[in-house]
Amino acid sequence: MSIMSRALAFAGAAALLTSVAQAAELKVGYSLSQDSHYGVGATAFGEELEKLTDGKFTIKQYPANALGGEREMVEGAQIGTVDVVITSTGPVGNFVPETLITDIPFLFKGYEHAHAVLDGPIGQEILDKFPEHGLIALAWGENGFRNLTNSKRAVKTPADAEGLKIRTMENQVHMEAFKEFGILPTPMAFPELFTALQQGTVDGQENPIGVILSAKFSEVQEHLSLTNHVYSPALIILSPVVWDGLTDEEKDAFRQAAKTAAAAMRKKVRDDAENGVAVLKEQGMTVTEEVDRAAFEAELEPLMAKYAEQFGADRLDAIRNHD
Ligand code: EAX
Repeated sequence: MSIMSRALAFAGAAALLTSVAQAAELKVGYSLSQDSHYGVGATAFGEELEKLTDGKFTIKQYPANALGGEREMVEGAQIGTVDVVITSTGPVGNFVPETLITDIPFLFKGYEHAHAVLDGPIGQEILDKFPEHGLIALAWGENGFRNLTNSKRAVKTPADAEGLKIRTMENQVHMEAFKEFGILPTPMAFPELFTALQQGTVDGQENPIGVILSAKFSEVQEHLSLTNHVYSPALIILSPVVWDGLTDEEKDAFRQAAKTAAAAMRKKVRDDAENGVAVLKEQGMTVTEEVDRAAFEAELEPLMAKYAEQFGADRLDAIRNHD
């Protein structure tokens, strides 16, 4: 064999090795069970990604906090120990402060409104901020409108909620808002929540119906109030360590797979919101449907001036007045 053909053979083998090494199984982490909206989203993401990349990228799912709480998983994505995270925006504002605007209670009027804003230029502008903070946001997913549960009493008005000790996400905007409701906010990572409810460390928590179902909170909470006080977006986050190794075509495939995942997630969130309350009643929860939402919203008025300063009155109006 000539030196040249040896060199070619070597180069060929190296290329083959590289392409084999690049075929990757990505670790996808999330906080809920596999039958939840996040599990449905992860499965759709994996199937679409595998299809679009001819099997080069596959996923392995780590549901139910197997890779840690949401804050820990996002940290993992930054350093590359976790490849993909499906997470609520809960702790994300600690990494990318621009997301906090989406966490303002009563900002989104309904699912269609939230989707239109997040899928449009306002949502894209926020996603574009992630690389500056060492993260890639592939798409907005969904967690859903949040509802209050507690072990003490039926809550219809802010007066009923006053004095309750409620776990909040590790989110500055949520904590400030809950104080205005007269609630004692207790920030806590989601993996600790079930036990905290069971042991009475906190009286209650708030989450979308799909989360209350999948985390089996009916076992440890008696009262559910359909407060729908805040929309909870989710994000499909990718580690920059993975992103930086992708071709442009692969990047498109990842974005497309994330969009497919978001659509599947949103459908499951809606199914749970529509059908899950009946299930929670069967499981023994007492449900307050007629919540005085206007009274809760009115409690937040003093905060709105602060939010207008923090996020820009124009930006808040652009979201509120969006079709
Ligand atoms: O993302 O922490 C929370 O309450 C979240 O809503 C939950 O982990 C799903």
